[in-house]
Parts: sequence; structure tokens; C-alpha cells
Amino acid sequence: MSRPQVMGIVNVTPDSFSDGGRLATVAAAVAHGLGLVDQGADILDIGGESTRPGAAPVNAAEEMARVLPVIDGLRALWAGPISIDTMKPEVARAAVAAGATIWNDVTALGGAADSEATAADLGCTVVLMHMQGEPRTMQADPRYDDVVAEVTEALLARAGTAMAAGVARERIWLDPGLGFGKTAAHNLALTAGLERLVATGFPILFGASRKRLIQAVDPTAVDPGDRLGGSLALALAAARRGAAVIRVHDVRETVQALAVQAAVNAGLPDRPV
Ligand code: PMM
Repeated sequence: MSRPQVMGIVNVTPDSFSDGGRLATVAAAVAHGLGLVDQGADILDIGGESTRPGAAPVNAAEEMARVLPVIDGLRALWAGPISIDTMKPEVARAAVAAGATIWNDVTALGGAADSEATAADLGCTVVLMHMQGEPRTMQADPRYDDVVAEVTEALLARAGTAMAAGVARERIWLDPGLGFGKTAAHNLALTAGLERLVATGFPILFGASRKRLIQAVDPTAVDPGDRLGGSLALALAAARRGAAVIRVHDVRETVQALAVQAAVNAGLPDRPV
């Protein structure tokens, strides 16, 4: 089994990098992205608006001012795939014009009336992520009868709508959206049941890096920086079940863990190390 692709996260929000102003932030974000490429990232995911529960929304002009110079800077120095993590079609359009080839949309093209038509027009790959509710309130009281079945069904419905709007089937990836309107138990069930999503035939993107479900298992992991072990365990679990792309902060460690898992499965030529 070959390993999934690793998507490295470049969050360009004011709290992510230096507070030395816009230019310093852009330079730091570009350097961070190139560092992730050196560590083995196959894809870089650039985001200018936090989707954490309770995070304040950002307008399109501010979001573009954050992400476009970073995409420009990366595009000038790296030819690999760049993804734009945005809920706004106008930001996706500008990002694709700047060289992004993937629109990662946590609203599964439900964020604006023209999201689907924009995705069809852009012809880029789109990540349709599942979310119950909206970021501000999604963690209040998420409920499902059968989370794996309901998330699968909802994502297939979104994919159907996107295709009806003109998005090509082969341009669609699906993502169960861990942490987006889900309890820790829901997140674990979705990880354990990922094969159901894989069986849809769409490539599956899985993002659990540093998420709070790890703290639900290990209550001492309060700081997201203390969740590496859990993030790696989740990445390996998803890879084993056939995830195509794993979205992570800790690229080097994830690439290494996936490579070792693949080597255990496939074996290595017998030579001393
Ligand atoms: N998680 C976050 C942001 N964007 N996009 C996709 N497709 N899947 C995710 O799981 C996802 C996402 C929130 O995590 P971060 O704040 O650590 O980036």
C-alpha cells in the first residue's frame, strides 16, 4: 500500500506568525510553507480565516490580503500543489488566479450562493468537508444517530449537487470534517469507520492534526502542541483505512510515521541499518 499524500498546514492568521506586521507575516508564512515542503509535504494548504469554534469571521478583503501574498511567494519558489482553505468563492477565485489548484472548503461549497458555480468555473479540485452547523456554534450539541452513515450520505449529497452544478467528478475530494460539529466519540467513530467513506470512490482527505479529540483521550494534552502522538496515531489509522490525503501541522513526523507503516506492510530490502 502506497502512503497517502501529506498536506502541510499554513495558517496565515494574526496569531499564527510574528506580530511584526503584514510583510513579516508573509515572509514567515512563506518560509514556514517551504520548510514543510523540505519536510516532505506533497501539498500546502493556505488558510486566512480560523474555523475554530467561536473564532471571529474575517471579511473577504482581509482574507485575501492575508493569503494572496503568501500564495504568490510560494508559487514563485515551489511548483507543487497549493490549496486554499476558504469558505468564500471570491477568495477561492483570487487564490486560483494566483496559482492555487485546490479549493479546500469546510462548507462543502455551501458557504455562498455562487460557491458551486465558482468551483465549476474555476475547474480546480475541491475538497468538500462535512460540518454540522456553522463554526460559531457547531460544538454546542452535535447529534447523530449513526455518524458514519450520516456524514457519508451528506457528503455524497454535496458531491451530487456540486456535479450537477458542473464540477467534474474527478475533481472532488471528500473529508469527514473531524471536530466540525462532532463530539470526540463522533470523531473516533468516523476515524474507525473511514473505510465507508473510502468506499464512495472519492479520494478522502482526513484532518485530525492537534485536534481536541486527542485531549478527550489524553486529558493532559491541553496544549495543541502536546498532541503530536495522538495526531500521528490518527494519521496512521486513517492511512490504514485508505485515506488519500492527510492534513497535518507536523509534516516531518507524519511523513516518517507513514513511511514506517508502509515499510512494515511492504517490507524493505534486507540490509543492515
Ligand atoms: N480543519 C481545520 C481547518 N480546515 N479543512 C479540511 N479540509 N479538513 C479539516 O479537518 C480542517 C480544515 C481546522 O484545523 P486548524 O485550525 O488546525 O487548521
